[in-house]
Amino acid sequence: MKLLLARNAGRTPFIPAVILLAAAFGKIAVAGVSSAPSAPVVITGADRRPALSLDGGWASIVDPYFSGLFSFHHEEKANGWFLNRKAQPGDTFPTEYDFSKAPTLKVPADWNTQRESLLYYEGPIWYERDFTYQPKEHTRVFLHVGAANYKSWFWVNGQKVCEHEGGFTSFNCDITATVHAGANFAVAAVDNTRHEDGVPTLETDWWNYGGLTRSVSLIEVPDSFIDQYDVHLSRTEDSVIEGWVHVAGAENATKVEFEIPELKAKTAASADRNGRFLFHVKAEGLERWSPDTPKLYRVVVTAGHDSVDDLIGFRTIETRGTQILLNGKPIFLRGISIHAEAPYRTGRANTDKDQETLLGWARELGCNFVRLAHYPHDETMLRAADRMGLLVWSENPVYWALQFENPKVLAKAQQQLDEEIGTSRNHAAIILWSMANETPSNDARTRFIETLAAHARKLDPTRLITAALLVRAEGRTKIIDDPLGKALDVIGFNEYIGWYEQPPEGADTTDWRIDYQKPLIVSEFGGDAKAGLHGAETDRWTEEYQASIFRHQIGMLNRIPQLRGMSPWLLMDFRSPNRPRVGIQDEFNRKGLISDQGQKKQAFFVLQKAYRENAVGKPE
Ligand code: GCB
Repeated sequence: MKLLLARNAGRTPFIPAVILLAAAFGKIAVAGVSSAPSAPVVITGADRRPALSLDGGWASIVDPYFSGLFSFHHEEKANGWFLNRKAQPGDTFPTEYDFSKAPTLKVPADWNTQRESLLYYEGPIWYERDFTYQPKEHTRVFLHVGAANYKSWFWVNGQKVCEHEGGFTSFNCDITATVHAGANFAVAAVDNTRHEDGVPTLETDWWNYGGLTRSVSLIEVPDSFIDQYDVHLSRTEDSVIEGWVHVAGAENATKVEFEIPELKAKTAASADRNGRFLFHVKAEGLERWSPDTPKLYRVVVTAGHDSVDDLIGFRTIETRGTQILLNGKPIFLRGISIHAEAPYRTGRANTDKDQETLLGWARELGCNFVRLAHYPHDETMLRAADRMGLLVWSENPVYWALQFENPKVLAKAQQQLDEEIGTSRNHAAIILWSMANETPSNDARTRFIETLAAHARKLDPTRLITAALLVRAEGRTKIIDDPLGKALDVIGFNEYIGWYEQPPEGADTTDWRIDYQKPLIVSEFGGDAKAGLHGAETDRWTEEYQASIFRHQIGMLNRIPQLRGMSPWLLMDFRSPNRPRVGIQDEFNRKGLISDQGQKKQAFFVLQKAYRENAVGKPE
C-alpha cells in the first residue's frame, strides 16, 4: 500500500473502493489527498489515558478476495475500475460495499465465534463505525487498537492513518490531522490470512481468531506527551525506585516529575534533548509486591502539560546459580499455562471478567505463576495478574518453525517485542520475557533468537529471559542441551511423556541430563481428557488417564534438582483446528485441567493437592 501511494503521488489519491462507496451512500464525505500515514506508535499505559471508546457494533463486510482494496488484476485500487469510474461525475456506482446495509460485528471480539459462517474464515473483513468528536487545541488524538489479528489497515474520514502487522499487541495511529469536529467515521480492514513469513507462521496449535479482538478507542494527549515510561525497583539499592520517562515532541528542558503520593516519594528534573528523563528516588516504607501481597501504588508522571497516572507494584526478580529470587528470596513457580481463550463462550478472552475467571481458577489451583502462552495477552489480563498476585511468563509469538533465515521475519518479531515490552513493561506481575516456543534447533534459529534475546535485554534489563525448548533423548535419558540455552537466564522445556510418547509410567524410569547450571522450568507437560469421560487409568482421553500423567510427571519432576517452576499444559481447553477427533476433541485441544465450559477434571485436583501441600519442587 505504501508503495502504491508513492507511485501515485500527484495523481488521483488512493482511496479504497469501500470508503468511496461508503461516501457514495451518504455515510461520509471523502477527504482529499491523503498524506502518507505515519507508523503506529507504542504508548505505555494507554489504558490509563482519558479515552473515547469505539467498542460496540461496527458495520462489517466480508471480502475474501480483498476486492475492496485490489482491482480485478490484483492491483491496488488507485488505478482500478472502481476508482476511475467513481472519479467521473454523474456515474452510477455499484453498491456492493455499502456499510449502511451491512450487518455489525462486535468489537472487541474475534469474528469466528460471532457468526457461524465465519468460524473457519481466514481472510479480510472490512469494519466501519461512525463517531462524533470535538477536537481540542494543542491535543493529539490517537486511534488506539488493543489488537487486530493479523494485518490491519485503518482510515479515518477516508484518509489512511496507518497499517500494522502482528495480531497480539496494541498500537496507536495518529489521527490528529484527519479527525474533525462533528461526524467522523473510521474504517478498518483486518486480514487474518496466515503467512509463511508471518510471526507466527502457517502452523500453530490454536484457532486463528480474526478481527478487532481487543478494545478500540480514541485517546487524547497534549502536543508533547509521555509516550513511554519505565518504573521499577532497584535490584542493588534498598527501597530505591528508578527508571525513565520519554516525552515525545519534548521542547527543550520540558520539566518532568515523578511521584508516588502514598510514599511521599517525588523527584523532578528537565528532560534531556532527546526527551528523556532518568530518575532514581528513595521510597522509604515501600511494601514489596509479591503473590502474597500484591500491593500496587498510584504513580503519577507529569511532563509539561501531560500527566499519566498508573498503578504499579514493586518487586525484584533475578537468578542466583540455579535459583530464581523474588525480592531476594528463592521461589518455586507453581504455575499453569493459559491461552487467551474465553471461558464458557470460547473465542478470544478480553474482558476483566474473562481474565478474573481464568486467574481465579489458577489461584484455586494453588498457583503463584502463569505462563501466558503463546503470544502477548491483553492488557486487562496483565492488570488482573498485578491485582491478583500472579507472576507472569509473557511470550512473543515465535512459535515452531518461522522463516529464521529471513531478515524481514526477524524485523517483524522485533517489532512485536518492542510493542510487547513497550506497553507491558510496568507490570510487576511479569517476571519473564519468553522469546520462543519449541523452535527447531539449527544455527539460523539460534542466531535469530539470540538477536531477539539481546534486543529484549536492551529494552528491559530488569527481567529474566527465557524460551520453551525442545528436549532430546538418549535411551531413558532426556537431555536439555539446546545451544539456545546459552542466551537464556531461565531454561524452559516442554515434554509430553505419557501422551505423545510412552505410557504415563514412562516418567518413573526417565532420567534427566541438564547441560546448563541455570534455573529450569518445565513449561509444558500434559495430555488430553474429555471432561466427564471416565475409564481405567490406562484408557486414553479419560480423566483418569490425564490424572495418571500428572501423578507420574510430578514424581519424575521432583527428581530434577534444579527445577524451579512448572506450567503444565494447560488451564482450560481451547479451540484448535488440529484436533478433529470426533466426539472427544471436536476441534478443541482437550489438555485443559478445566473444560471450556468450566468443568474441572480429575487432574485439576491432582495438581491442586501437590501445589497446596508443597509436594512439588523446591525453591533452592
Ligand atoms: C506443544 C505446544 C502447544 C500445543 C501442545 C499440544 O508442545 O507448545 O502449543 O498446544 O504442545 O497440545 O500438543
